[in-house]
Amino acid sequence: MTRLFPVLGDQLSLGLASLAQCDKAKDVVLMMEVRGEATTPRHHKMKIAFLFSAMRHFAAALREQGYRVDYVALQDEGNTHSFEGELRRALHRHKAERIIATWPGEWRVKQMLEGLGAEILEDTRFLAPLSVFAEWAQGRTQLRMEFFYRLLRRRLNILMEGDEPAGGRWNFDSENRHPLPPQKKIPLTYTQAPDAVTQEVLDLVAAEFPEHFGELKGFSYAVTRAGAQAALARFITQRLASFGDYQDAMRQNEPWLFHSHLSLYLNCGLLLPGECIAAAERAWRAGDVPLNAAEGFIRQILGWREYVRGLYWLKMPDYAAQNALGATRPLPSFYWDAGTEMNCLRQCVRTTRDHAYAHHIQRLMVLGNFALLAGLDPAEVNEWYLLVYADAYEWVEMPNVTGMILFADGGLLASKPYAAGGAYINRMSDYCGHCSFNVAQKTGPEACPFNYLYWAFLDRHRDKLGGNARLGLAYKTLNTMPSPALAAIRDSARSFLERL
Ligand code: FAD
Ligand code: DLZ
Ligand code: SF4
Repeated sequence: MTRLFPVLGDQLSLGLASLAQCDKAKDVVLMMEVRGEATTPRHHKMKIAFLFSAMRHFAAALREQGYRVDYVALQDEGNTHSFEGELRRALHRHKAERIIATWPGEWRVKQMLEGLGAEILEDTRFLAPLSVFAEWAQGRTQLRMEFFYRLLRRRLNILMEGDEPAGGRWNFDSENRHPLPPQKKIPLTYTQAPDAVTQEVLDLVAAEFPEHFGELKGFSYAVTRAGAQAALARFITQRLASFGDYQDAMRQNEPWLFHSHLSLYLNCGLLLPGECIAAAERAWRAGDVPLNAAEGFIRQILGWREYVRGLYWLKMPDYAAQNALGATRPLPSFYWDAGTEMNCLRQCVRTTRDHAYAHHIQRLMVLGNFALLAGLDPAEVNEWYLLVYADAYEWVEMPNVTGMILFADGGLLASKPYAAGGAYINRMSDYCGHCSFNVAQKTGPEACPFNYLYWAFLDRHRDKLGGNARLGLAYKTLNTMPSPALAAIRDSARSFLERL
């Protein structure tokens, strides 16, 4: 009996759980380029090109390993352009009777696979089985990443010295918030020139998805496991040492800074989280990088990445509809065309458009902070983040948007909203010096909009946030603010939001 083994675009790992069960002589691996996945939502051109090229290279790697691969290309005749349609056609074509799949990255896809009677195996590429997260979460009203992270550090013996965390502390976050000194040089990031396969895909995407957001020019991502491994090695030797210190910094026209730019490889399977963590720990143990750098990087992958996945699968499908702050404002057009006088936002949208990438603090404290303060509709914000970033799949995008930036889950993920005025952005970047707004001014047409939007946000949500202990100081300031000052804030915010 032939069995069908679908490998989706974010499952490009030779060690995939389902492939371990595949009989190379009898079974068929199915890979499919389908329009439905590219257009709902309409993904960034560079993201589609990256995935199609990585998928084509991965199919070749599978064939080299002796697998029988049925690869449905975008322009193949008869392509139904949906996962379900292609699975049904392939079942028929190969007279296959069973589908064996690995747990997908989206609730919708898991439902579809179950509907076809597929056997779905746990995705062993993640370090924490979903049952470990569910067990940890049971009975807790708040799910703080930090405690799940500590559990995993102990469980997997990562950065440990006996029973104690290396360096005597679990977390060096407080040492990871330095602004970037102007003279600090930033090493070049890993790049790879497109090969013939990538060039063909770039032409295909330009022709088939011309109306999608984003640029294709300058495409220089790795599209193979060997390329992704080279990108990891380069990060460890050239940028990890400064990762911790400048994790929260931003600089005009500098997209990568000391970030790893590995998420797109991790999330499609070209890299595994365990190997990235091991490489960082090795570099620290060898004395090549400080502990705050290694710990900071490891916390993102072992902590945040595993945690958001656990949260997504624990709370779906209800999580998708969360809107605890009742936000309804449509997404402003500048999220697409960068047409705003606010320089920080302009910079972040441009880097997103040009690279299908923005680093964490740009996503969180500029684009996300604005979405929170302006009360943008969570469904529209989620859709935007899911389609613009090359590393975005629903399991990781949604908790970051709904939980981390919008506080739309009512505080399940975050103990307080990540809200800030212009002073924060000014401290962590050089954006304000290039902006037509004045970051020092609180209200009025020239004032930095983040300043009055911050106070107007707290004012608007007194009922839901006023009792939050972590906002105690902010509400104390708001509550003792002279009425003319508060009236000016409300006025400035109203007139700005009306013009959005
Ligand atoms: P680095 O800064 O070098 O971090 C190292 C690695 O840690 C990343 O590659 C990533 O795998 C992991 N990581 C770091 N932060 C997080 C986090 N909050 N959640 C999960 N993993 C994390 N990350 C995605 O991979 N996909 C997304 O769709 C995504 N959407 C986001 C949306 C918002 C609103 C925010 C605030 C964050 C989002 N993130 C997402 C998390 C983070 O911004 C990206 O992982 C990071 O910017 C990727 O760049 P990097 O590889 O250079 O990361
Ligand atoms: C994002 C994406 C795109 C644009 N295209 C495809 C595709 O044609 N074929 C495929 O297998 N996967 C694609 N993906 C990734 C899927 O959307 C992703 O695998 C599911 O959403 C599950 O995470
Ligand atoms: Fe952004 Fe305000 Fe600074 Fe302008 S002044 S760059 S809007 S934080």
